[in-house]
This record gives sequence, C-alpha cells and structure tokens, in this order.
Amino acid sequence: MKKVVTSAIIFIISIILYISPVHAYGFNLGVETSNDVIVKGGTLTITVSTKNFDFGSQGIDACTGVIEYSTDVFEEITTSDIEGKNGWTISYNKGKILCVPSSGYITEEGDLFSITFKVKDNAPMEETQIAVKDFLINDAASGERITTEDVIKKVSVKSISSNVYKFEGSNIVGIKPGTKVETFKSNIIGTGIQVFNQSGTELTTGQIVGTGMTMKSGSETYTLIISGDLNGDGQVSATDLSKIKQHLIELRLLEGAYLEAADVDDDENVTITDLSRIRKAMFGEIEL
Ligand SMILES: [Ca+2]
Ligand SMILES: [Ca+2]
Repeated sequence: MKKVVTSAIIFIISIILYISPVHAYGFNLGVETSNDVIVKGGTLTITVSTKNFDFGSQGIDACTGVIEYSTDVFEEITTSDIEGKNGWTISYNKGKILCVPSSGYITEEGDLFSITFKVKDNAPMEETQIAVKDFLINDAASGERITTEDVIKKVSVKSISSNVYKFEGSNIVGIKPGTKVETFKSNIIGTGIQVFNQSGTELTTGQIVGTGMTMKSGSETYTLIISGDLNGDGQVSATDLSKIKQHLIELRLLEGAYLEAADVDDDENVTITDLSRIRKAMFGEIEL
C-alpha cells in the first residue's frame, strides 16, 4: 500500500512540474543604420539595442556577440570606434564584443552601443552587409544565458550621397517643389553630377528640377522624385491636382516616378489623403 501511495505522490508531483508554466526570458536585437547608402571615404554608424526586453527581477549584467563586416569595404574597427550607451561599457577585439554595465544592472530595453565604420576610399561599389550575430545576454538573477536571432543590415556603396535627400533604390526622394538645379546639385555629395530633363537635355542654372528627370554621376543614374509634382515641371499646381484626380478614378493611371511623387504622405498608397495634401500645397497652406 505504501508503495502505491509513494508512486501516486511521485506521479502527481511529476504532473505539477510538467504543467507549471516555466517563464522563458527573451529579447530581440534592434540594429539601426545611419544611412542606406554609403560613400567611399565616408562613415556609417550602426546602433545596436535590445527590444521586447523580458528578463528577471534583477535585469541583465552582461552581453556578448559577434560583429561581422567586409574588410574590403570598411576599415577594421577598434574599441575607439565603439561607444557604449545607457551605462554599458564595451570591450572589443577582432569582431568579438563584450558589454558589461559600468555599475549595477540594466533593467530596461534600450541602446547597447553604437559603432562608427569608416568606408575605405577604394571600397568596391556594391551592396555589403553588417551582421550582429551569436548574441547572448545574461539574466542577472537566474544566470541563464539567453540568445536571439542574428540581425543582418544591408547597405550599398555608391560614389554619391546626400544629407538632404534620400536614395531609395534608383530614386532620389525628398526634393521640394520649386528646387533649382544648382540648389539640387549643392545638396549632393559627389563629383561630376549632371541633371537631365525627361527628353535627355541637360538642365542649366536657374531651371527647376522635376519628377522623372535624371541625375547622372559617372556610370550611375538616378530618377528624381519631387513630392506632389505629377507632370514633371517641378511645381505643384492645378495640373498635378488634375493628374491625381484622374488616377484616383482610374481614368488615367500614374506610373513609375509620377506614381511615387503622388504618394506625398509616404504610406505606399495613393489616396484622397495625398490629394488633400497636394491641394493644400497648391493653396500654400502646407509644404510638401
Ligand atoms: Ca507639377
Ligand atoms: Ca499616400
């Protein structure tokens, strides 16, 4: 009888242990880059952070990981290129990174560190990637080491860039209506910049850049997108309002650069909200 009771108790304890929820700690890595496009001789800063932070009562007190990058594209990074954030101190050697709090424990998600990469003067013009891999965080209370998925960020090496405009694939966006060609060129970092209109004629000083025009630098060609300019004259007027109306009722659909230019609120769709903003820009109530 005693044996049966003992067996029953062991069985019940086993069941309780089995169904008890075991708390699983976890986090995700966030990796933000300062640019999608990098230029030879320029810099790129990446910031690594924790997201969806779920750890024990004491928080975390150490993390480690590996930074992988192309030494064809970037100069080798050293400790002086890495800045600890939010109380983290950083040790680094040959891709291995170690983070320890300068004091106490870290109990909230946030930035861990940033790294400034220097792009080599002779970097090949191609897409490259920076990977943050094999990341482990120590849960201070339990001593459990928690891992997460690797993060890979891709950036393209080009001969040109801009602090004012954005490069999206082969498009340049963020150009304000009414921008003269000389102003546009002064906002581009690079040499040998030429701008051509939709018929292929080079623009001269004083002329205004329009949607669908192209910028050339060496062998690279980009299409200009001027927000709200749907007919390519570089201004926002009744013609552009008419164009978006025709698009919305599917009478005459906008395509390519002109479709991009119509999405003035940048939500990936052309809607009556975009029409509203183009109308307000026409009246001078807002700037696109
Ligand atoms: Ca226009
Ligand atoms: Ca839109």
